[in-house]
Amino acid sequence: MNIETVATQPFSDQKPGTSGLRKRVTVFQQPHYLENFIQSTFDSLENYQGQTLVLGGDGRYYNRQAIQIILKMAAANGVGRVKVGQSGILSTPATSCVIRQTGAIGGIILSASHNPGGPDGDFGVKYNISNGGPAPEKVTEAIFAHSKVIDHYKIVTAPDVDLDTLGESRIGEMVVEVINSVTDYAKLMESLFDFDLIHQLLTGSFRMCMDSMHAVTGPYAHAIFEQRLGAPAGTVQNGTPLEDFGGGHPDPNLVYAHDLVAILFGENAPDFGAASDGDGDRNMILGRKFFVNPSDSLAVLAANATLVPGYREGLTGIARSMPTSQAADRVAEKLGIPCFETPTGWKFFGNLLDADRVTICGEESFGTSSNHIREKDGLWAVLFWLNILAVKQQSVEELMHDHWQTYGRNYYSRYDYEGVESDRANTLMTNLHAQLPTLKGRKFGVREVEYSDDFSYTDPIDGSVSNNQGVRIGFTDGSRIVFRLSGTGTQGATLRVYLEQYEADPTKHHLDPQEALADLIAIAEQVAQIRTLTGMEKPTVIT
Ligand code: VG1
Ligand code: CO
Repeated sequence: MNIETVATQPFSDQKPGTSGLRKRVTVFQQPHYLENFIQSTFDSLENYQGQTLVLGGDGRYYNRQAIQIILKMAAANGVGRVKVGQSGILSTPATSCVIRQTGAIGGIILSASHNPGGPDGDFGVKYNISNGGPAPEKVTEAIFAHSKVIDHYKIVTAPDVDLDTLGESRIGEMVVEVINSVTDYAKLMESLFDFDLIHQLLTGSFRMCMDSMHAVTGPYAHAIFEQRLGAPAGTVQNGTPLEDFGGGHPDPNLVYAHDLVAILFGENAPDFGAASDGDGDRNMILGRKFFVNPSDSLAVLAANATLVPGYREGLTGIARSMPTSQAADRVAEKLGIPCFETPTGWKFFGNLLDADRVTICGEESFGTSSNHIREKDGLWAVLFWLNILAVKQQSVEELMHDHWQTYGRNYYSRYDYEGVESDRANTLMTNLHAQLPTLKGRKFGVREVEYSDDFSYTDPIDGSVSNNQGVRIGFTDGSRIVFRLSGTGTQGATLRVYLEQYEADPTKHHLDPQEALADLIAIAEQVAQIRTLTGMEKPTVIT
C-alpha cells in the first residue's frame, strides 16, 4: 500500500457548528481543506484502527469526489473496513441505522442538510460516533483543536473505487463494502410500524403525496411507500437525488417546499402530504389545506405512540430542544413521564437516549425521531403519522383539533432572518444580552416578564455544561420569545426568533398563529429592534 504523508497548514475556520462543518463547495475544494478536516477527525479518535466506519452522503455536488478522498485517507489511517452507500448515497438516519447495526466505530456523513447544493452551493461533513449519533461537543471540540495545529495528513495513492456496484473491494488492506443504501433502514421501519395497516390505508381511498425535494430520501421513499406499502406510482415526487437538488433549497418548510404546499392547499388536494430535507432527517407534515407545526407534530406522536407497534409499551420520557414549543411537555405531564429541555441540535439527545431516559425527541425545526437510531428521521415521522391516521381513521386536521381539545394549543411561530450581515446580527444579540438583567418585572401591554436569560444546559447524564444556547424572555402567562443565531449557515448570519403562547380555551383554537401571536411579535421587535438592526423589513422564512 502506497501511503503518502502530505505536508499541510491549518485552516482557522474548521469549527463544527450545530451539525457538522458546513462551508461553500468552493471552500471545500481548496487544496487540503477536506483532507485537513478528515485527518483532524481521525486524530481525535482512539482505537479506530482495524475497525469499521460507515460513509455516505446526500448526493449533493462534490459527494463522490469527497468519498474517494475519504476512502483513501481511511485506508492510510488504518481503518479496517468502510461500508459505503451505493453511489455514495446514505441518508443521515440510514447512516445512523447502519452504524448501530454493524457495530461500527462511527460514520462520516457528507451533507449540508437543508442548505442548497451545486458548485456554488454548500457542502458539509459530519462525524457520528458509535451509538450512531452526532459527535458530542467534547468530540467536535477535539476535532477543531486538531485542525488548528495539523501539519500533515495521510492518504493512499490508489485508483478510485467503483461506488455504483454492490460488493467488496480493497484499498491496500482496507475493505470497501458498497452496500444497498435502503435495505437496512427499510427493515428497521418495518419492525416499528404496522405495515399491513398502512398498506391498507395507502391502497384505499386515502391519497398521499411525498416530496423528496430531489434530495436523498427519493430512493427510500420509492422503496417504502410505493414498492412496499402499495402507494400508487407517482406518490413520491422529486424522487431522484440531484447534485444541485434541481436548483432548489431542500428545506421542507412552507416557503421552500412550495410545490407540495400548492398541491395540499389546492383544488382536489390529497389527504396527506410530507416532505423531507437534503439528508433526510427532517420532515414536514401537511393535511388537506392544513399545516402541522413541527412542535405539535412531536406532541401528537408522543400522545399517540402506544397505537404504533414499536412503541406499544409506552415512552420512558420525551426530550425537546429549548426553542421547541412546550406542547410536548403537556403530553409528558399527562403521561406521567419526564420531559427534558436541551439546547438546539440533535447531539444533545444522544446521552438521554443511550441512558433510556427518553424514547421520543424533537425539534421545532422539522425534526423528530426516537430511540430506534440516534439521529432525527424524516421518513420515520411520516410513517408514524400514517400509522396513527390508519388506526384512528381521522383526517390530519381532525386529529390535530382533538389533540388541542385535550391538551390546549401552543400557538407557535419561528421567524428566520437569513443572510444578515454578521456584525449586525452580533450587535443585536449583544444589545439583547445587555438588557437581560433589566427585563424581569417589566410590562409589555398585558404581559409581564417573568425571567430573561441566556439558556445553559447541564447534561443530566455526563454533567457537561453548554452555555449561550439562546436568549429567552419568558412571561408570567407562560408565553415566550427566544432569540438565537443559527449555527448551520455559511453566509453571514441567520437570526431565528421563536414565539410561543399557550391557549387553553377550545373556542380560541382556530386562529391563524400570526394573529394569535401578533402582540408577542411586536414585543420581540420592540426589545430587539430587529428591523433597524438587521436592515430587513420582514423575515425571509416564517414557520
Ligand atoms: C438548525 C436547526 C436545528 C437542527 C440543525 C440541524 O440549526 O435549528 O434544530 O438540529 O439545523 O438540522 P441552526 O443552528 O441553524 O438553528 V439539519 O436537518 O441541518 O441536520
Ligand atoms: Co437535515
